[in-house]
Amino acid sequence: MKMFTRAIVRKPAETFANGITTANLGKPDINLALKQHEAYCEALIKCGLELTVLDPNPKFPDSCFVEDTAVVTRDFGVIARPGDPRRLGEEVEIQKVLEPMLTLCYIEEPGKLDGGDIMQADNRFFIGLSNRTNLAGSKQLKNIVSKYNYEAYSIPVCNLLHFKTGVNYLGDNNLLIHKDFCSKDDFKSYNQIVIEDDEEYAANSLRVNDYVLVPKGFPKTKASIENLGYQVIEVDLSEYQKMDGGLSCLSLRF
Ligand code: CIR
Repeated sequence: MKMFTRAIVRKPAETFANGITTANLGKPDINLALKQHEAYCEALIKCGLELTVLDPNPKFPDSCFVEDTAVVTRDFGVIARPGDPRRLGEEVEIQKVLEPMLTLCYIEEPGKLDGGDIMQADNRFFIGLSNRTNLAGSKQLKNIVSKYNYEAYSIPVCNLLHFKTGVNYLGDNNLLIHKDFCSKDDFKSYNQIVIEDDEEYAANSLRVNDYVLVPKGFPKTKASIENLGYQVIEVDLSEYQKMDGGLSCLSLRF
C-alpha cells in the first residue's frame, strides 16, 4: 500500500551532542549517528520513498529531528512553532523546503506545537497537549485540518516528551500504545498493541507503505508487529535515543 511517496530528513550536525535531552544514556557519537542516519534513509528508500536529504545545521543541534517542525499530508503542510525556545527557528528552513512542494499554513504565536505531538490516523488528527504543544497551537491546527475535512482531537500527554513517544498508529485500526499512557481510554476503538516498560522506546515505531520501521533491540514489539502481518525493518537508533529522539522524529513523510 502506497501511503507516502516522499520524505524530508536532515543529517545530524557536529553539534548534535549539545541538543536537548533528559535521557541519561551518555553522549552520542556523531560518527555512529551519521551511519545510523544513512541506514535510516536506506530503510525509507526501501519503503519506496523519494528523499530530500538536508545538510546538517550546526546552529540547531536538534535539527535532525525534522518531524517536530511541521505537520504534513499529501494535500497540505502546517509549519509548526517549536515549543522549546532552543528549537525556535528550525521551522523557518523547513518552510523554505516545503514551500515548492505543498500548500502551507502556519502555527502562530501564542501557539506552540511540535510535530512529534501530532498523530494522523486515517481521517483523524490526534493532537497531544504536552510541554511542547499548548492549547492555542492545538486549536490553530484543529482549524486548519478541519478545512481539509479531517477530524481533530486534543489528547493530554503526561510524563512523556511527545505524544508519539508513547502512541503510534500503524494503520488497519492497529495502534501501538505504551502501557501507562495516561489517556489510553481515548483510544478504546483501536486494536491496542500494548508496549511494556522494557520496550517503551519501540512504541515509536513507524508504518511506511508496506513496512513498519522498528527500532533495533526490542524483540517483543517486533514480534507483535510481525504477528499482525507487517514486514518489519529494524533500524539501530541508539545515538538518537540518547538525545530523546524517536524513530519517527527523523523524517517528515507525505
Ligand atoms: C528535543 O528534545 O526536542 C530533541 N532532543 C528530541 C526531539 C524528538 N522528537 C520527537 O520525538 N518527535
